[in-house]
Amino acid sequence: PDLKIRLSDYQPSAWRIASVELVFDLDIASTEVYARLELESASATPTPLRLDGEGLELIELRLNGKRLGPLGYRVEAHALELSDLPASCALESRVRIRPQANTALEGLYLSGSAERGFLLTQCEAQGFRHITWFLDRPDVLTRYSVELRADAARFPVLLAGGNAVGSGMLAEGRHWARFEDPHPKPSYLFALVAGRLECLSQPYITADGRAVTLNLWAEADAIGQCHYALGALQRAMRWDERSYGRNYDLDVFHVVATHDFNMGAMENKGLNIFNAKYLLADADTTTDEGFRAVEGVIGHEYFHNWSGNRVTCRDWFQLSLKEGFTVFRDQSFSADMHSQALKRIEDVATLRRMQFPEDAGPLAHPVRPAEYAEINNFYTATVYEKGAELIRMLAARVGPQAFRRGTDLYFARHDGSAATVEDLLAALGEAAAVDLTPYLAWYAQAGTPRLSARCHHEPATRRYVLRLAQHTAPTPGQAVKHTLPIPVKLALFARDGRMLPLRLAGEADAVGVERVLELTDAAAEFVFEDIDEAPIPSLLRGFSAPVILECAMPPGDLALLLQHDADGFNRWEAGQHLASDAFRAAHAGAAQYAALAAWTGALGALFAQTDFSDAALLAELLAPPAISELEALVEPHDPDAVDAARRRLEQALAQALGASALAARYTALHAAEQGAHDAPAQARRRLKRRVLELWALVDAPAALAAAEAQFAQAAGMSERLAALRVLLRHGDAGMRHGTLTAFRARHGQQPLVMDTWFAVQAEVAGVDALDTVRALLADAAFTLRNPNRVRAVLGTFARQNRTAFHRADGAGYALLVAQLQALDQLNPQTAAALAQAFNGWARLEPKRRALAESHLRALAATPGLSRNLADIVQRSLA
Ligand code: BAL
Ligand code: ZN
Repeated sequence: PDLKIRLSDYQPSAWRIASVELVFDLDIASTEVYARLELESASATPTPLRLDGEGLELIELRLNGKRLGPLGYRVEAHALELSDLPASCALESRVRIRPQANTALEGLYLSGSAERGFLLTQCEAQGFRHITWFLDRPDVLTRYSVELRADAARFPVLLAGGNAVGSGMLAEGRHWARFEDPHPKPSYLFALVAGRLECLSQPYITADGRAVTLNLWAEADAIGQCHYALGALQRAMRWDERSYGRNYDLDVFHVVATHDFNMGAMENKGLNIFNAKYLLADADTTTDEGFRAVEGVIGHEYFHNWSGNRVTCRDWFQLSLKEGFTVFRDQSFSADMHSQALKRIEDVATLRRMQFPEDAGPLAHPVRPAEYAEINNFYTATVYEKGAELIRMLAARVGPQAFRRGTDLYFARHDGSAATVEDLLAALGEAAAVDLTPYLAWYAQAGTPRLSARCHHEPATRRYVLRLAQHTAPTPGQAVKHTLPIPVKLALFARDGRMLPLRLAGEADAVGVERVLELTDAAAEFVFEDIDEAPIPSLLRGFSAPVILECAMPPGDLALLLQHDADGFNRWEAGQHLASDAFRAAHAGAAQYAALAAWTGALGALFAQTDFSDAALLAELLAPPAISELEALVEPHDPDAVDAARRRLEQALAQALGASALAARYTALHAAEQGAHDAPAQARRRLKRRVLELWALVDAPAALAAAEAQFAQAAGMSERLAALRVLLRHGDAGMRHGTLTAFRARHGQQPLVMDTWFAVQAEVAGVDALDTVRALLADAAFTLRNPNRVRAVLGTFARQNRTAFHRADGAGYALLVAQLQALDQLNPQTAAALAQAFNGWARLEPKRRALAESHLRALAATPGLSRNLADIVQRSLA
């Protein structure tokens, strides 16, 4: 049967829920949920009411106070239907649910042990239907009043979204707490938490004068690691006040940390719930990247309070309306807190590593999908990261002032309602007096466009001609592609490094030295005047559109950009371009190649510049593209050959820099290290890590000795982990065992650090890699019940250890499939996410391709596969 939900079938709800009152009698094994829904028919002649519900044990139903017998309603697999209702009525239900048995972590569930753990909820996208009968769809906005009741000793802390309005004791040691949320919200933003939790609290006054209490909650052993997140939260709140004019709107803002979570975090109204990985942080357990991730996710969830909560999504097809926009907001926040160029480099690298392969494979889908079978499988890099790129293009298209006017208009116009992508584009366009509707095509079309650029110089006319053309390959279900508006920011460099004034044919004067051209047709020519000699183009500056730029450039020109481009992003990009060219040559077996010499030569010159002030940028420049990017450059591909060619690049770079220069730079950086956390210290550590890795390629004994010392003396996790990684890659068995044992002895009781302990082993390539993974799976600390642990071992293995996962004998595939079959029984969402590691299997060389396919087919044939996993496997094989 066709179980797909389609955007084109959208109908507004036939019923509204004016308000809901919920009462929870909480307990771990069995919780009773009372719900009173004030229902209103949207039409004068009401249609039957169909409420969503899954896994609910119905105790009682009442309509306008009267108990309904079994003939008064109809229960189907996932629906409760009531006919002949008056246009306005009150429906009361009582159901029983079983939190402890809920291993899917969707709805109400238990985090931690039965003795000490706490209860919490996850409702996005469709978890609320696991709690009570409801219209579980984002365009039904309701006022919530919630009472929680529980044993006071076992569940001393009771939290729900909204403002606290009362609490007290009940009989038999139980207590109650009541919450009211004045802001109507969809059910996916409902949340509750109950258990033994500690609190870190801080008052905050919003820019518009509201006194708010910020409460961060964690279990006792972790509350000391919440200080950084509390500071980040305040920075995020101030930033949103300044940048978007958005103020917080309740008396209290709770954030709770859990170790058991399918997602990164969740923006429930007034009660954010976080995967502990993105909330807890201290120098001893968290790397510099980890700190930045906490800050970014804190910002992301907080920013949802407006982009998602106050203005929510009409339906789940509009998911990117809140996610793409909110990722763009968190990216901008992080860039403002740190470095614009570095943040852009990181975000584009993530897009290329995660989203480009998705857009090029069997799971490709538009930023606004047209259909889905399982919405949980659409929390993807395309909806999030590509969605953010689309907002970035729109923001650049209208300019910063109009963008702010446009977002103000959007928030004012749609406050308290459920909106669409069209609504956002209309508000932005109206504020800027620009027609943005051509950009809707970006939301509807899957696949990464290829933008080809060809240029030539005409000395006689002093003209420089740039010909741009676009092409998007077919994707599943979209054979024919349309042209898209592609903004191309560019500059032209003279040979002496000057940026040239840019005057297009027909213009009276030059318009600056950097400008944006918009390619709206399949191809177009742009003619620049007054250009005396062939310039060096710097195209797609700042990555002005999410496309693959194809522009053949001489290695010398790229090396010049790598050394001199003032746009930090394009400087890095020139290096990536060179490294990709060098990779192609290495992969093809070339002995000498110009791109490699240009890449290593330019980096060697930069490395030798002792006054090169941006150590973090230098660290990024010294890294070739990720494996998943390089895999896309050769088809079909053999993961061993891709890995070997990439290694040749790194080896050549290390040799060009030289063991003595690497040793000297390492020593200087090491001497400067004092465990500080300011930006220069973080940048030093970033460069030092990269230098140590390269040094180990040309003088392993010296680098290993340095790594051992660094591991022993490390002032924080960044240093300790950088050393550990090098020791695991290059050290002998004794060294590896010794450091891993020491690491575990120190951090064995810290789940997040133990995730790292698992992950760093699962990522090491080599003939015994699969044995390592098997040993990790057999470790007493491994469990399929904890998503973070699953991702640490199986996610790292399948996504990052490409040669092990894609072993020529198929053993990597067999291992993953067996684990997926077991995991699917417990947690379908996490299983479905993990199965996406098979993405791209059809582009493998024939032998592996056949093996991957047969394992995927075996997985597809597994009896009782969840809808989540079945959807991924079937689309992967289609
Ligand atoms: N809304 C799901 C988690 C997030 O993107 O914030
Ligand atoms: Zn989000």
